[in-house]
Amino acid sequence: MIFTILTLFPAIFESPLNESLIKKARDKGLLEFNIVNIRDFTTDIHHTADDAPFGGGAGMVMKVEPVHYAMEQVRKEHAQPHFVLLTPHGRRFDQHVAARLSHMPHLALLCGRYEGVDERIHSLVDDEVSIGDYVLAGGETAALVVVDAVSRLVPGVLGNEASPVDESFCDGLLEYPQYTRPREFMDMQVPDALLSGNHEEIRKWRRKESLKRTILRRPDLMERFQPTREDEIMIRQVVGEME
Ligand code: 6GU
Repeated sequence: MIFTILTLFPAIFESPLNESLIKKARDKGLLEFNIVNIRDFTTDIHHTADDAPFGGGAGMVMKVEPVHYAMEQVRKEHAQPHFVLLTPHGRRFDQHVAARLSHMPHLALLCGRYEGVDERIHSLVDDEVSIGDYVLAGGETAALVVVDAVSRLVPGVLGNEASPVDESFCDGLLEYPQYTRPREFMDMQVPDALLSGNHEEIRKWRRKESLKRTILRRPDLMERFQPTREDEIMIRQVVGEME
């Protein structure tokens, strides 16, 4: 999969895209990154990428022409970029959006900067995404969040192909608690069920803990959750234990 990142701050991406999982996936040829400096596409001698808003007011607005020329260059070099603008006005990014974007052969992430972008930039992109209800100084850190969540869904990027399914949000529940050695640490024990060696007992314990954690911490996720018969029994037990 190809990721293009269009930004006024290309240096932000140097270390995050050269470490750990993403580094390994790049070395294997599964992911390719193309960082485009929007400032290289400015046309005036001062390389102006932002300007004062028409109508007045505080702050600067990202200009449309350098973004347009940068996008044209990306279209020339690689087939079928899917352009996504990172902006607080975008659609909320979640695991479902990540899954959908992971099927794109070429994802081009446009990082908004300054107090906003010229409204005409919105009409140039295919999609607009926000990573949550808070304000970031720019779309760069949001683009890194999108790259992280999307790239680990690309086949082969995670060594173990089984792990993306068995975790938080895939079936709408939070993940169950995990433990590793030692069995006891400062009087805190690993639950007996996990030491039993009984696979059915372990599976049930994990499912119940997932339900418990989701009910306690993210009751909003329970509204969309489709329980099985076994889940319904476990939910009643969990709620009973809470009272
Ligand atoms: Cl994508 N950009 C900015 N500037 N702020 C945000 C955001 C994006 N997502 C949440 N807050």
